[in-house]
Amino acid sequence: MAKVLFCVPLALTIFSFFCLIPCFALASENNSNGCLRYGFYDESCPDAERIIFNAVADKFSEAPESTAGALRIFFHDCFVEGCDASVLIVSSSTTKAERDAEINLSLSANGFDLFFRAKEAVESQCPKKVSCADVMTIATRDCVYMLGGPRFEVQTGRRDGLTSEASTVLANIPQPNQTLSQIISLFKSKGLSVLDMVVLSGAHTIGASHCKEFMNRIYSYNASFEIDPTMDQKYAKKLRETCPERKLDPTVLAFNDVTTPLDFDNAYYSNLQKGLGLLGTDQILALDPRSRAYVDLMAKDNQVFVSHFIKSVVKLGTVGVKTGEEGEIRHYCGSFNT
Ligand code: HEM
Ligand SMILES: *[C@@H]1O[C@H](CO)[C@@H](O)[C@H](O)[C@H]1NC(C)=O
Ligand SMILES: *[C@@H]1O[C@H](CO)[C@@H](O)[C@H](O)[C@H]1NC(C)=O
Ligand SMILES: CC(=O)N[C@H]1CO[C@H](CO)[C@@H](O)[C@@H]1O
Ligand SMILES: CC(=O)N[C@H]1CO[C@H](CO)[C@@H](O)[C@@H]1O
Repeated sequence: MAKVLFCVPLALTIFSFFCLIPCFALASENNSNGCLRYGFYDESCPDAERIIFNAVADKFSEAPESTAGALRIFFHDCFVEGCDASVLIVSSSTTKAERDAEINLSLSANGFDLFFRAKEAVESQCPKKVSCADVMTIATRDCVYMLGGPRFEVQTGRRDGLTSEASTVLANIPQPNQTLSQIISLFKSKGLSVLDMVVLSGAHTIGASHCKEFMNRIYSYNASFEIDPTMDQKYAKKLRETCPERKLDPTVLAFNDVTTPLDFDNAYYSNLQKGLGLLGTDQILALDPRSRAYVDLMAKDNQVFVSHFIKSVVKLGTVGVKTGEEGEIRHYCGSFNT
């Protein structure tokens, strides 16, 4: 509710009408999407979205895997301190920033580069007008489209955060060995439902994971099973070839979606129905009664998945956002303005 309050002074201005309605309609307990709106940069940087799109398209043609990396980084940014581009801050000699938390070490360097390039392209046209947080939101939206997913509109008006601490990352980012209850409560703490969680996990329709993220499922599941019995056993044998136990190669990855790894589609969900989920937290979605019906719904119809994905990823983009006078608009996304 505190975040709603900051709009009240603005109510005195001529813009109050545009501000207050979204504030009251959309502000929820932990998400201060106060004055996010469509066309926030129409006056200050009318070409922002086109410039960002072109930068993303360039990066995509050079390094297509950067788009999956970017989508994951966006998710991490929103879950740690809200969608405020705090994840892009580079550590200094005295402070360890979010991106250098242990858990962050596998975030793709190319994904970061995609955001930095998009921001640089915007800065060259409209310096200090467009926040890194909005550049991330728009660029991530474009990544989904480039991967063959839907095209959709996003609201803007986010401000960049003023802190980035590695120590805040671990508790806010889901781990592939967590229980479904842990995952559900983490998403809930960000204002996201079980349906949002299942739908957003559909981002694993693209990209890849390092062997260590699923090794226990294929070699040392529990006292009675070496291989997780909920995993398709042929798939597990293939993964053992990719990831030999004796010489674990930290540079090797397996596709998250084993059937259509490069397409943004609902195959992720039909894989789960067949025991072809890569991470423990993927597979459990098709097994637990709290999430199974949603998996079945998404698996059945790509259009249903796509329309839900748009809603949930837009919602993800409002988690803990800073607006109005909060935060700042960084000039360079890797460091705070001084
Ligand atoms: C539900 C809990 C989730 C868990 C436990 C989880 C965990 C992981 C892990 C362990 C990886 C592999 C990282 C690596 O080895 O480099 C990964 C990759 C990925 N995750 Fe998630 N994730 C979750 C939800 C999400 C959500 C909500 C999104 C986005 C909306 C997302 C997007 C991605 C993408 C795109 C990749 C591939 C990255 C790449 O190829 O560079 N994940 N995830
Ligand atoms: C998950 O794995 C991490 C290390 O990778 C470990 O620190 C943590 O305790 C594990 N959590 C659960 C719930 O098993
Ligand atoms: C191992 O996992 C399976 C499947 O999740 C479960 O049924 C079994 O009870 C577990 N065994 C032990 C010893 O934990
Ligand atoms: C400590 C460390 O290795 N941090 C890395 C975190 O991830 C970024 C992006 O890939 C790397 O640039 C850092 O070196
Ligand atoms: C709904 C919800 O999870 N609310 C949380 C919002 O954030 C505060 C702390 O900032 C938590 O105490 C609430 O539980």
